[in-house]
Amino acid sequence: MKEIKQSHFLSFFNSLVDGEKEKCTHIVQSLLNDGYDLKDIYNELFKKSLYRIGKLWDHDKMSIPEEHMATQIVESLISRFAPVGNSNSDRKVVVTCIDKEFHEIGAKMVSNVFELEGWNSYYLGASVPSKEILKFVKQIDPEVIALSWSLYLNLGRFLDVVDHLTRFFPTKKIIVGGQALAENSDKVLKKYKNVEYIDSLHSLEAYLKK
Ligand code: B12
Repeated sequence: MKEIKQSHFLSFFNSLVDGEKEKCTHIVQSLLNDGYDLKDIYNELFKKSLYRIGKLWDHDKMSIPEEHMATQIVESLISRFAPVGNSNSDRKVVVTCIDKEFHEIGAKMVSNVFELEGWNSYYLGASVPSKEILKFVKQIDPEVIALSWSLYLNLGRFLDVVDHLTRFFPTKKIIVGGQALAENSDKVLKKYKNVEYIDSLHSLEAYLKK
């Protein structure tokens, strides 16, 4: 892990909130050329900026259009600098947001980290109904199921899909992540033996190298 300088972060953040997409693209490209890892860019530019934007938005210091614009720019950068994929790999993962969960950027990063590690990732994106997740898992038969949950209000939906997945696929590895689990993962997950909470992309990388 190579630490990204605060000056680079600030320059990225300011360009992002000003809607200067070319400047943001240029900063990311230069960092990649300088040998920075995509995961560090995800964490120290994209995630850090979006968390800060979330706070500004929460305190009415940023409008909804400004937040949406910054989010769109980050999404376009994730796509532009995405790994190419490994559709021939037999190590399969299904990465999805739970039902009514529209925060999909974290899940997309997770999917890309799997791909960087050589996995074939089936990324489903935002808000997939529990029933459909179950059907898809049966169809693909992945080695790992990765669920993303950000909005605490979706607790019932999270428990619903985890209950069903653990009942129908008792031996499959299920990993979960997202901000809703940040403070109480032990309590929420206590009854599930084969469900593992992973708090960051670096922990995910370590999990995949195990
Ligand atoms: C952008 C954004 C949106 C966008 C999302 C667009 C999109 N395409 O994703 C939109 C406009 C849709 C949105 C809507 C809402 N949002 Co919003 N949003 C955000 C914001 C600003 C950024 C989210 C983000 O992308 N963060 C960056 C990613 C990279 O971080 P991350 O999700 O935590 O993911 C990391 C880890 O958690 C982990 N991870 C995540 N998932 C997984 C899964 C696995 C398996 C693993 C291993 C790891 C992992 O890896 C990632 C990289 O480290 C956040 C602020 C914040 N603090 O994040 C608020 C925030 C998440 N939103 C919030 C709220 C309240 C809402 C709304 C209710 C607002 C409203 N009144 O309508 C709705 C709810 C929509 C819904 N039902 O989901 C709250 C949530 C509070 C909570 N935890 O309950 C936040 C925290 C803002 C705040 N300060 O209050 N939002």
